[in-house]
Amino acid sequence: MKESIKPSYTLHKNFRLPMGFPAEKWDSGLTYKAQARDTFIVTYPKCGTTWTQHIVWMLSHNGDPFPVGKNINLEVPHLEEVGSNFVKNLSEPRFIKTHLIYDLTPYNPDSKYIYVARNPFDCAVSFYYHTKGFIKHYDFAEGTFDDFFECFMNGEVDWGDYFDHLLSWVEHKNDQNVLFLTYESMKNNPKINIIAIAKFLGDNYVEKIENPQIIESILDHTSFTSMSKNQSRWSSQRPANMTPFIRQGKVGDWKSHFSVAQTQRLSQKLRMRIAGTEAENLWQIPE
Ligand code: PPS
Repeated sequence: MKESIKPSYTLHKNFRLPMGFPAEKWDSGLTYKAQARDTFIVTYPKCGTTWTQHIVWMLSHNGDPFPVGKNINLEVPHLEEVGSNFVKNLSEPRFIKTHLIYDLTPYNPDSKYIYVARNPFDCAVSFYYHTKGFIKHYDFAEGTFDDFFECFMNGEVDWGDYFDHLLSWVEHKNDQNVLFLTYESMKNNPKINIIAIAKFLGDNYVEKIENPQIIESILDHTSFTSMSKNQSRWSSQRPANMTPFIRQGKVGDWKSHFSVAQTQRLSQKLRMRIAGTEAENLWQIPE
């Protein structure tokens, strides 16, 4: 039997960080004092972060797409990657990406939090390709989906356990300063979700999307097809033999990766972890 391979991480306090991820920025990011005009885009990894970053960026730039030659992570930065000072120095209103659980995310009752959840099946597959593709961060180029699945099931991946993350935010799903979205709903009806984001951000943004050219531009430039182009806007380069960062963008891609036994195990875990919570209504659970 083939020996299983695990991704490598930097262990920092109780966290697994991608190798090369600056631990001091992580610590500093966690101390950031959230401000009234801050909006956080919060996700577990691979659940629709970049897509949402681009939507809010376009909403705040009159429907212009993010330009080629720049990287969105300098303008909608990842809090725990860049640290507190970098975020503090952005002009207001700030849009900030984070993968932190609720209790670690800087809180201000006047800040806004857009949470995007994705079903754990597609998330696991997307996270597998991410971990395999960023060789310098994980040294997992030879890893298989079966290898990664075990790490995902055990929460032994960067940013920890999928279910802990989801449940920490589901508890706050109906808070007045939280907009809780799903990747699947965004795929199914991007326009309704873009409008929901604009309404959540405030009247200035609603006015913008009342202009048909602006909403059409946002829909077009945040589509999977458009975001697949010029991907250096979203992430660092990956080796040519690895899948691109904007990879498939599908709901249900997991079906071509999971065995029957893996499906049953994750379904069972999902059922167990979300029982009695508002996450029960988010997705249909496979048998
Ligand atoms: S990260 O690394 O955590 O910031 O990744 P994240 O952006 O959260 O997730 C990447 C997955 O989102 C898909 N994606 C999209 N799907 C549909 N439409 C658009 N516009 C879009 N942009 C990104 C991306 O392809 C990754 O999913 P997979 O399943 O791997 O394709």
